[in-house]
Amino acid sequence: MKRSRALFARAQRVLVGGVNSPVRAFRAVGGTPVFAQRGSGARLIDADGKRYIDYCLSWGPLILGHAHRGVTRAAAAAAARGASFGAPTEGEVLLAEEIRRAYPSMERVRLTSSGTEAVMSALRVARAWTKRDCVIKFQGCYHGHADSLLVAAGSGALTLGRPDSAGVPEAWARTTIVLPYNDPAAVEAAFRKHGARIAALIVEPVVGNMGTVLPERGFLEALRRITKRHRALLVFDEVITGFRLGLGGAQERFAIEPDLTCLGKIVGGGFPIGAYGGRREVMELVAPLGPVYQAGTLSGNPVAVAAGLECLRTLRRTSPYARLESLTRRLARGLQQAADEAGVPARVQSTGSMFTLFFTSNAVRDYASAKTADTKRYARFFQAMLDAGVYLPPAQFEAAFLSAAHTPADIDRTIAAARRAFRHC
Ligand code: HOZ
Repeated sequence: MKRSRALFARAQRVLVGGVNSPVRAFRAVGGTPVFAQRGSGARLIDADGKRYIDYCLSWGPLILGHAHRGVTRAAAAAAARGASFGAPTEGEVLLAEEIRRAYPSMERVRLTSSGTEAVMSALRVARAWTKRDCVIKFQGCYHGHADSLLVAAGSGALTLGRPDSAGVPEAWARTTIVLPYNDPAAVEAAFRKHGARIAALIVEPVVGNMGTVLPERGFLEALRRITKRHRALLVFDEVITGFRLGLGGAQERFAIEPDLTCLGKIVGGGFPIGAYGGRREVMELVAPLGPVYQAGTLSGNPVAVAAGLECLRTLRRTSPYARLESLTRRLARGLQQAADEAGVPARVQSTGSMFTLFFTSNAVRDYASAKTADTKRYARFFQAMLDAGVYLPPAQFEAAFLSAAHTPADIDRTIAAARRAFRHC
């Protein structure tokens, strides 16, 4: 950690908190943030040359692992042709076609530079379409750092104990109605009371941002039914689940068709990108066809597009999903067993290739149950795993991920490390 420590000391003199995104500062787990030097497959190598089995994977995008050869080549070739043009390119068309092939609900697509931008823009479209102002979001879900969504937010906001950010005007926060996840009755009641003002309901169909939390049977169906009845738009934030739970994400897995979908992370193969899209007539409200303004010099950046396209094509060609799911199940089972044997109250929740080890004996189904997790214990576990060469997300309320580069031997090594770590936490 010597070099990471030195870099962090230097970073704090020039970057706010030493980082460019709060979760990287390790506030929730203590100690020095790991400064990354490079990655290779399932391994992250830190500034001191220490190797870790990586289950954070840049918070999700690296489903093919670090420095995947095809993705790296595609990005390098695109960069050699020119980093940015501020003009349309063929790659954008190919990527949008690939997205629509996997997400038929996205009849028209717009590329952005991040998931935050995608969500912010999708909600603007929803407000324009319905001519209503309010949006429903769920407590503990995180949809990026746009103003009106930093209310009862998950991810880093929850980790830092600031689910409601300073700097968000009261009036904007009041346009956000916050409800408990997995509670269709609360959604019914909110629409009964405020239906005429609700433009959209936005949801992480499987939550990644308070840790991995699954929708209970009938929950997503209820959201679809209720929003349709009240002519509000259903927006799926699939920034994490898109191309992760399968090519078609959560909407394919649960067979629910949202009105608008937001993507990010995997779609850029590790490069900055976002995308939103939906029904043609709704999306045609966006400029230059309609009155909703949204733009960006680096939107659909050719390097990110080339990397993303190669990533999505590789996923389609190699279909790693069944193997990923079975490895994740093996890991989840192994971690649960190790915790049980050590007498540590823990609950491992997983689906597809995402999982979270919650330090609680309760099933985690919403914000209130997530908050029963012992975050101090998570911090101790995290540090013990880090010492053993396993890099987990540095916060309890985040999903961990597997990549196609992880092997059964990695899984077994991780379980063995956890068995030792549970003894010290
Ligand atoms: N929103 C990402 C997933 N929880 C974390 C990335 C970040 O905040 O830096």
